[in-house]
Amino acid sequence: MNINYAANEALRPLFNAVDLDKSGKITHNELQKVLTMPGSELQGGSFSERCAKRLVKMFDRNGNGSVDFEEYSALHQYLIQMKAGFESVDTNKSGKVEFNEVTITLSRVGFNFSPQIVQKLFKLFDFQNKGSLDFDGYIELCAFLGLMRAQFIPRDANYSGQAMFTWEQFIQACMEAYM
Ligand SMILES: [Ca+2]
Ligand SMILES: [Ca+2]
Repeated sequence: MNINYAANEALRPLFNAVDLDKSGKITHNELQKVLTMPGSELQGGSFSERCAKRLVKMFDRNGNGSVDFEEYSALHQYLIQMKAGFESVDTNKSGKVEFNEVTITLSRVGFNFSPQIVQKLFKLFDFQNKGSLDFDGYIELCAFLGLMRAQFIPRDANYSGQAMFTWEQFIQACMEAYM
């Protein structure tokens, strides 16, 4: 995924509407407001604090714990792409991603997991035990797999599906995915 940190002025009104104290940056709580705003192109319903925190962490390039306008421009672009992905995975158009939709998608992108592992992964991100993932759970599932894959691939030189980690590298990989 190509992430572009250039300011997107079209997003300025949205950013300003959420940045109530005009600090030029938004916190994860303010980001939650963007994502739950009625009529938002991104999401109309609820959005977990946990996922908002993860998104801030992913796009907080300068590490100040919040998202400035350039960082938000990149984050917004990412969310638009994620939303399109979510909608294409939601083949029965229920507005949620059910277990069978996750199973089909994972195998389509080449993750050949056993049904038991897919079940565990699904449960991990089905935060309210609803039997389906909302947009936030879907984002976290994708982010988790992306982070773990980024740790695994460089250590699996011949794409054998097996990688060699030192103890320290393994801890490092786990920390990447944990927050
Ligand atoms: Ca920042
Ligand atoms: Ca669905």
